[in-house]
Amino acid sequence: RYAVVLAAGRGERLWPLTSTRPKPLLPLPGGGTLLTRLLGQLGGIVDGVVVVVAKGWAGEAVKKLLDQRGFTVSYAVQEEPRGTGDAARVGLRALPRSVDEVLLVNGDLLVSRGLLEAVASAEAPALAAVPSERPWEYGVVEANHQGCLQGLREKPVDAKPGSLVNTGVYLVPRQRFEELLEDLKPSPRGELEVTDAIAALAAETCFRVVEGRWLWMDVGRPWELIDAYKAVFMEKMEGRSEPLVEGEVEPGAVLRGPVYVAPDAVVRGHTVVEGPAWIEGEAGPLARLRPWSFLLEGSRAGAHTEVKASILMEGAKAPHLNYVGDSVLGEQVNLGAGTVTANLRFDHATVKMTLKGRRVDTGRKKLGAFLGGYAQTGVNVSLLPGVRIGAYSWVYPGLVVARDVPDCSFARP
Ligand code: TTP
Repeated sequence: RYAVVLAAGRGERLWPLTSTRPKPLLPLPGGGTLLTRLLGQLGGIVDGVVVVVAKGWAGEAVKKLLDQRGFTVSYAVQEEPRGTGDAARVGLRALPRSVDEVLLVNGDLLVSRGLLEAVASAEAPALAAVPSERPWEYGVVEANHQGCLQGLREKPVDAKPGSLVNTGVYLVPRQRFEELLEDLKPSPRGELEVTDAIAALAAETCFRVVEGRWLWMDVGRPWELIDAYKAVFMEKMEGRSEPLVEGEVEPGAVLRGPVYVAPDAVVRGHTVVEGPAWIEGEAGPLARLRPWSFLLEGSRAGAHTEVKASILMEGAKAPHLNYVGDSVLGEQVNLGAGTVTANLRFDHATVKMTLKGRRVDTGRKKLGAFLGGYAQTGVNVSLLPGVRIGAYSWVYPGLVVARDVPDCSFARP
């Protein structure tokens, strides 16, 4: 049995984090990425993997990283991001002839291994479904008394919290599914949808719904990355409530609760870290890290900087007098002294963002800024809630940024 992993999407909603790397290569705490984590989990569950990658730099980046990390997988190239159905078809075509059952998985999922195992050991065809508190944001799954799929409704506004949602993990018979994929027609949004082929197969036979309360996160929107980090932290720290120090902690630093200090990390004097926090970079001297601060390799939160529920990716720097709350700094971002993120509106309303041209309510009252890789801000820049700064862009000193700044541009008064 083989797995086909779909990793050729544009990841537009995650802009600007996906301007410098494809979504499946977004880093996770501990040095992995979404895709390497998933492939690691598939080891032992399947005999081989086909990864569907995009044509161009994004696909090349995926191949390069997987080669470097020693994964032996085969690749299939999707010429254009025409939809999940098209990606699945490209992947299925690339399978060895002998394969008759396929585990089809979206490459941007953060799931527990138990979920993958449950679907892989079910009788095909099958899909995994989990209860969701916000089912109207996903595909809602309806099953009949026999546990067979009866309906798949995309983002139904009337769904009730706790309803089952489609995880994007399927076990399908190779030949019949390939035929159904060949017959797909574009959906109203103009894409070939794998769910249309799922629905067609469910009309012919019992498509089993395998239910469970597994960890399942679809990392598609910027703020979901922070949630994904929290989930990975909990897994890695295994319920630990005390600091775990493998690196250096200078005298006078205070660590409280579950704080991980990685081997090459350093927490300098007079820094206060309130866990949960994950430090692979450098904190302090005189920094304050509040719960859910993630400092990846080479990153730094310096003197009088406060970080809370935020990610500093590889080499990102908040070196002096910064406040970074509910935000993500892409790799090698540099904040000028005094640059702050605002993460709460005066009216305490939930923060809205524009994703793929649509205004979306994030459902979060606390949400800061998202800066693409290599972006820089001048001194005393203020970033308002939900603002995004494109990769490689600069922001003029003293600016109050209320609107998104495109990639590779210079925002000035
Ligand atoms: P989506 O999250 O629906 O799409 P996307 O990754 O392009 O992101 P965005 O909508 O923000 O632009 O995709 C679900 C999965 O399917 C994801 O793992 C990427 C993969 N995919 C492909 O491989 N090819 C495609 O053409 C599309 C649309 C998605």
